[in-house]
Amino acid sequence: MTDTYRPDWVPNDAKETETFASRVMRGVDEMHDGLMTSTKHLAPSVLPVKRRKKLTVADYVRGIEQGDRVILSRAITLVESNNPDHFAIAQQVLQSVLSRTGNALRIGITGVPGAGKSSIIEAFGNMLIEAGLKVAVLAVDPTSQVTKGSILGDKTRMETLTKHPNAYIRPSPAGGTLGGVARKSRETMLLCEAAGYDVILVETVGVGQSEVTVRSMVDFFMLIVLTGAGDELQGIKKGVMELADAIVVNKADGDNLKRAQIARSDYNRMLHYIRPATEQWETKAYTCSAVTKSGLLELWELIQTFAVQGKENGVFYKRRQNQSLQWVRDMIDEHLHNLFFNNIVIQGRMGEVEEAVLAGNMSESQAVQELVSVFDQTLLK
Ligand SMILES: Nc1nc2c(ncn2[C@@H]2O[C@H](COP(=O)(O)OP(=O)(O)O)[C@@H](O)[C@H]2O)c(=O)[nH]1
Ligand SMILES: [Mg+2]
Repeated sequence: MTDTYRPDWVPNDAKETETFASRVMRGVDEMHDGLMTSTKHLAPSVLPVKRRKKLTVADYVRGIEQGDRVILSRAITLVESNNPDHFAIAQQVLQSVLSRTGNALRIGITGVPGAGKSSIIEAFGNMLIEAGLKVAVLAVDPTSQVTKGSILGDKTRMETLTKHPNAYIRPSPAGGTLGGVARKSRETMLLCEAAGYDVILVETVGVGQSEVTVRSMVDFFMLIVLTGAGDELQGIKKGVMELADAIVVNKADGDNLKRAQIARSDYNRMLHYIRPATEQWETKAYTCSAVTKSGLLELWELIQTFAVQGKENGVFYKRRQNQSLQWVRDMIDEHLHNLFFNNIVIQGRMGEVEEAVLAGNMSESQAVQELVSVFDQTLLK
């Protein structure tokens, strides 16, 4: 049996070699689902025959409410599926657990590769678990493919967390548009909340618009940075700093401690010129070390203060409401976009209109008008 298949959005005539003809892992049997049920080391003959019972919506809902991680994983797989039948069931499940969502603290973590996001999640997550909390870790990585999803590749960095029964780790949904990945990640987050996770850590590597996407789904957003003074500061986009509720200089340990402290001051100076991401909250820079674990408890206290204050002054709830409305609009955008670009008639006309633009025979605006009116016609039929 092959364990991958072509996702539904790949056109039938697409060649294997085309970039979007990626393959999707089938099912949630092992590793893919964040559970520790790997049976790879066992000979096939000793494995029980797995014949997965088809679950009803009620089965999913009950399983999630009981915190059953196998069922949670299967529900997330439905949410991630591009199959319309799966989508329909997933939406019914979501609808049924909606009243149990919203109770977790949602924390976004971004930073360049190597900044230490995964190491911090491992250390920070374990600290929270020791404090009696249940922690879910999700990734949003629009560039990820099944074989190199950021969390999958990082499992070694999250060794203890991966094994802990109170932690649930889910790699980024693979393939598709950022909009698609965003919906899947948001809904996954809701399912995790319904399953009783208290803290949701959402990791994203800073590519494209993924920071904006994660900012739009979390309460608190932190940017992990490294020392390296001038050059490093230049490399970080101001736009990303504007999204952050905290800038955390990691690797503040050993020989690097002094430099980390200097970098913190540099960032604090820069932050004076940047509008904070959250009303009535001052974004500041901090130091921490995922290795010595210094600064992590302080970071958790900071996030708790952020939540308590925000709930008192209402900013916390207001953001969540705005986020909900934004999700609705984003999904409409995504839907209309697909409706247009997947329209057969539009696809038929696109080429010649684009050629006319390139040949200078048609202005860009004319091209849009032409295509949109063709599209309008198809809607009338
Ligand atoms: N000295 C030191 N090294 C760290 C620290 N955090 C992460 N690292 C190392 O930095 C590298 C990148 O870490 P990783 O967590 O994979 O970064 P990510 O790409 O942002 O997820 C690894 O080799 C880590 O061991 C830290 O606090 N101190
Ligand atoms: Mg990582």
